[in-house]
Amino acid sequence: MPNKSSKAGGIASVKSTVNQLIKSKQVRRNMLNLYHANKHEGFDCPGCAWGDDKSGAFRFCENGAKAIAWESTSEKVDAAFFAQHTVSELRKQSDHWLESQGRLVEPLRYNAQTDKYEPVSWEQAFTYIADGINALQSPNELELYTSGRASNEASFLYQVFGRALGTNNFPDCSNMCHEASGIALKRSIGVGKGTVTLKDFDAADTIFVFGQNPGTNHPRMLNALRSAAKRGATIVSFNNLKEVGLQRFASPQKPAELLGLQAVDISAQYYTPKLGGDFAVARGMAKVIIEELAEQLNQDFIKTHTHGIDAYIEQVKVTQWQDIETRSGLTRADITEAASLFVRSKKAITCWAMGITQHLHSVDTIHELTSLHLLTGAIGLPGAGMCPVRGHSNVQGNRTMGILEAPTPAFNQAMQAVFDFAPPEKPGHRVYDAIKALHAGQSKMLICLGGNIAAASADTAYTEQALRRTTLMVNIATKLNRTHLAVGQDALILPCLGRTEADTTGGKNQAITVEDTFSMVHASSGNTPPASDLLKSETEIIARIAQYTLKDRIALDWESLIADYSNIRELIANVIPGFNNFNAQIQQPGGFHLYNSAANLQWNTASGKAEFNAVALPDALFPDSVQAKITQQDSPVFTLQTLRSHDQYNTTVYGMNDRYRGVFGERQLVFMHAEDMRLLGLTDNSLVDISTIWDDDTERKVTQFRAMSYDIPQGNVACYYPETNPLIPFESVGLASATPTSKSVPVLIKHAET
Ligand SMILES: Nc1nc2c(c(=O)[nH]1)N[C@H]1C(S)=C(S)[C@@H](COP(=O)(O)OP(=O)(O)OC[C@H]3O[C@@H](n4cnc5c(=O)[nH]c(N)nc54)[C@H](O)[C@@H]3O)O[C@H]1N2
Ligand SMILES: Nc1nc2c(c(=O)[nH]1)N[C@H]1C(S)=C(S)[C@@H](COP(=O)(O)OP(=O)(O)OC[C@H]3O[C@@H](n4cnc5c(=O)[nH]c(N)nc54)[C@H](O)[C@@H]3O)O[C@H]1N2
Ligand SMILES: [Mo]
Repeated sequence: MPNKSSKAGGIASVKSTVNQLIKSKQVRRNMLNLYHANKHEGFDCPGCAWGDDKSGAFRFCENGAKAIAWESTSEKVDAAFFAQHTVSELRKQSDHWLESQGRLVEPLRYNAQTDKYEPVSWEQAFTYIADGINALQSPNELELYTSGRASNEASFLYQVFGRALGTNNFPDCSNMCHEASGIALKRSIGVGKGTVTLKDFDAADTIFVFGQNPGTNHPRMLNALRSAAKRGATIVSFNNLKEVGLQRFASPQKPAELLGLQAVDISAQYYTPKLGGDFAVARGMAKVIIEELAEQLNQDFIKTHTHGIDAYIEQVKVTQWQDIETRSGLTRADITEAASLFVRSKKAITCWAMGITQHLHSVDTIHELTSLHLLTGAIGLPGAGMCPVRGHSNVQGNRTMGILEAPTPAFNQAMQAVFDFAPPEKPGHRVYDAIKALHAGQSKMLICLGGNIAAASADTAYTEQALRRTTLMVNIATKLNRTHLAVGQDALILPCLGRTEADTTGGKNQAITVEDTFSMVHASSGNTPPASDLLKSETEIIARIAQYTLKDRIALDWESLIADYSNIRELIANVIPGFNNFNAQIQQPGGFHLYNSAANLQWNTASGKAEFNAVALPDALFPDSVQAKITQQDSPVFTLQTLRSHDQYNTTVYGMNDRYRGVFGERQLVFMHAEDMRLLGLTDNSLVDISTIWDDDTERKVTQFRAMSYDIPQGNVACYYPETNPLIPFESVGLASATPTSKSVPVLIKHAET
């Protein structure tokens, strides 16, 4: 068993931050950057979408610091670098190596003859793109991908551009992330966003955390959990693994805790369900409430605000405890205890992240969690409601701005009224559809506003084949990554400013805006000098692509939008509900909150009420055809989850350690239960090959991984993403969400072939 850390935060966290700052070779500048992160006059931390109280306090977060230091390194990849390396050579390097080479500093075009990226002028780059798009037979042959760091302003212009061309093809990183949350919440409570704000964490009596590792991925959330625990609120965690940050936390902001004199216990109860077992957990909790704690049902709330209770109760009653226990991996006693904690107070918040959203049945699972809140009326009150904890710092804002493959009629009408063109009504592509269309040659061009779709998407071999079939791929990026190397006929890299850098487009200091997980919208402006004079802002790049491509097909003064982003915000105010007086509203410290109908007990659903979901608990984690294949195997089939280490940001790998889990210098690992290892004849450090069981003939395999015994339910194993994305079958996606099932992949584990 690894030597795990006993608490999250503390002095080790400060040490790690300092090391990261030193590695960036910009120590002084990054100290200042850290100070400016999440301040009213500063920039929004590119680390995660957790909100901030904007009290002005210096909010230290180790992984935010890593994200900042990584972006503002002094290393650069320039023309000389690309002259030295062919793309084929670069493809052999690791994700970590590629990004470690430094910031992209000039526009580049792929030359198929030399197999190298070569410098190109911005004007030439925009002209190639415009010519490429205008030569397409249909605008639907173009895919416009967004990663969730892009600002509101850049994403708004991006969707105007796409719709003016005539396509709704807006694949987005959230298709691989919280898609199921948006769908389930929209279906159940009429709004696809969380209903709580940061203040609610100060009022809640109970906070449930499902399938999330905040110690690594949302460290600032630990401050909220810490103060809640200290004032006596009960925190209940459901996680497949015993994550250190959910157990004990020492705030780096508090001197006594920092020095290790004390740490705060976070979770009062910690349950470790099986992968994908949370639907059964929530169903079991509902069963306890309905059958054993019926006096806790909030009959007034149910009657006034909900629809479908009778069918739901019937469905819950026919669900058998035996099935609930088998599927969840927890006992009836555990689930009964959790249910009694849930009904203790109406002031209950349920938080969740990827452990819930990346399964076959994620949409129903999230709907079931919401149903628990509807049973007791724990929503729309101070301290009560739903909290999907978003990942990328502006992923929620992108969607608000219209990065949607299926916009509503109301949105289209508003677009038409402001821009005087008829936006396309035919639904476009999500990531799943986009990659499939590229693979089939139906789509031909791909523009990526940030991100690393080649490494982030499932089934790496299939995804790369799809990208390599593009006639033109355009990447707007800060650092070199695997996507840029999956070149087809023609490819461009357009280097952009990062969040931390001063954006003086149009000769003035520009601010952009973002929306956090609590629907708070606020301004962000960087302050450090850009990594190169040749960088352009994402906003300008998108505006120029649109200007060159659309010419006079749309009557928009692109120059004025580029020269002053407040002009873009004026347009946003006219199209997107809730953004009236946008420019004035962002002057307030902390920004402004977008109205949330469900938090105000208004239900924008078909029935006008919050909906229960009377569906049966599914029999298995996998589709029937796959389940059939699984039962034919002679050796045990494990369920694999792919997750993040403490030293990475999605596909960006900062280093090889995962301190809280006791892992140092290695990422090719598989965490396994000691008994499972014994059954397979493995010991710690044994080398294994891992292969997927699926209902097709494709071999999906990763080799030479090290086994590591770990406190994990038997039958479940865990590996890091993105190294194990080759194992996730492209067709293994969530029902309705089409999100890759990154937290449940059926695999065989065998001694490595030498
Ligand atoms: N430093 C850092 N910060 C980040 C990111 C990063 O990579 N690095 N990524 C950002 C992004 S885009 C996102 S979406 C978030 C991701 O934030 P998380 O969702 O915390 O990310 P994961 O590492 O995927 O962790 C999933 C957690 O769920 C648990 N889990 C997995 N499957 C199950 C299950 O079936 N049931 C239960 N109950 N638990 C399960 C895992 O053990 C793990 O603790 O973080 C954001 N913030
Ligand atoms: N197996 C598995 N797969 C997963 C997941 C999982 O848990 N398991 N998680 C999924 C999730 S939750 C997500 S959100 C996706 C992430 O998918 P993406 O958002 O596509 O991937 P990132 O790794 O965040 O993108 C990193 C790249 O973004 C670029 N970049 C960084 N900052 C900026 C910037 O300011 N501007 C621009 N233009 N570019 C920038 C850099 O070039 C960097 O290489 O991955 C998904 N894939
Ligand atoms: Mo994400």
